[in-house]
Amino acid sequence: MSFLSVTDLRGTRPGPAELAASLPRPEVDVAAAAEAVAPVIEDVATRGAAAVLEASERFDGVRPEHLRVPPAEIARALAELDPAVRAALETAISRVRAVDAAQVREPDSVEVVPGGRVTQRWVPVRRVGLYVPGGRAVLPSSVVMNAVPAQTAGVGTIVLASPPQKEFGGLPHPTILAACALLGIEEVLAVGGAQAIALLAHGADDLGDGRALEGVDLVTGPGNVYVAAAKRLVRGVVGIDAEAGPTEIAILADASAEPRLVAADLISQAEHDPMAAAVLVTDDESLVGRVETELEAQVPAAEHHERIAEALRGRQSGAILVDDIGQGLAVVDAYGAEHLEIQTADAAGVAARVTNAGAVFVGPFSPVSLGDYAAGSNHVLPTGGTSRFAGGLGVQSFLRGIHVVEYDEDALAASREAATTLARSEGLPAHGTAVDVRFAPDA
Ligand code: HSO
Ligand code: ZN
Repeated sequence: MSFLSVTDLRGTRPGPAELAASLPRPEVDVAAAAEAVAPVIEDVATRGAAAVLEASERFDGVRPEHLRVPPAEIARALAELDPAVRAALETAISRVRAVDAAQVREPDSVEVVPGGRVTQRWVPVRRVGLYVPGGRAVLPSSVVMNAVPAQTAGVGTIVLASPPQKEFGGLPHPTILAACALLGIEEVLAVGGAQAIALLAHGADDLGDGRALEGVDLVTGPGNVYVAAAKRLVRGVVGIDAEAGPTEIAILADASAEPRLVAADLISQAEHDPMAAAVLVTDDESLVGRVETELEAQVPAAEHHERIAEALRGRQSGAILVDDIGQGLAVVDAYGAEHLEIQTADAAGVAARVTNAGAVFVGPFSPVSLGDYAAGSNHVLPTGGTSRFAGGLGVQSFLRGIHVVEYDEDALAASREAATTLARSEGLPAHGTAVDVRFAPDA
């Protein structure tokens, strides 16, 4: 049984909406998950730590001794970290820092009329909660990808939550703790799933150690459908980055692509999750067969071959045949992949024409898995086609723009007519009066 089912769009010219509807997508029901997690969120909001501990026991099968991870445990995890992993994490940190440093925004100020100025200040969010999953795979790289842009933006405090692990005595995974130590994250919670998101959002009067946990202002980070649902439910109480869905890779390839690399990259993201999406878009029919042959060789040899095969054969994955790279670009834009690789002749030229993608990986030596760890780019990216309106996590995710308006008397006089006319036209004359009164002689 082959891995990739083929959709042939050659000779067709569907419009963007029709195209989007014909593309493979996973079936993810965040609304149903939200119904399931709503009582947990409610319980944590009202009963705090007691509710969190009960939920941990029920869903993670472990009741952590400390919800707030003791500083000594964080230090110990770093001391015991494999030096090679430490060096790799440090490489990842310094590369993401270098890229993020260039994203810091200076205030910009515009003189709109003589004496009238609007300045945009960029102010970091004060307190951020980072969620790091601990289920199928433990991903310390996600600590880096969330924390570095937050810190670069100037976020005051990061509170990190990650599930307690039975085999580590109810603490989060030691590599996650070690990453926290490397990044200077001191507030770490041993809590996962929807209860973690609820705890970050609502805080608690007493975390079981006699100390309160203050709720955060913004929650970021990946997670499963229950985490996504919990984020949906706390949105408004706090900000969220996105409702992350299963990971996706799309590859736009022509006859020049190397099937061995295409297959390896499709497999790399399929490795995350049976629901992960791997999509090949090509104008070369023979490439589909050659990639299929490679998949047949590579998938069985992979450690996680069952989950990979399920992802590749799932309705969310497949190969799409197009007439040419122009139509291929229309397809990948309609799909809006979290990760898009361009494996074509003139890959940079093709990449420059992409408008919808979380991140674009150009040419044979820029695989997605490099971006997952060590390219310097961020791996927290929009999924499920949300790249149409959202970008990946970055410094800007942790900043708010505040307009500061400063007009002097002459500048207000020069603006009086426009303001009062619009006020009258909107039937809100008191708005106009608030301008006029500044020019009226004192009563
Ligand atoms: N590809 C994932 C991120 C990740 N991969 C972490 C490995 N570790 C979503 O972008
Ligand atoms: Zn990955």
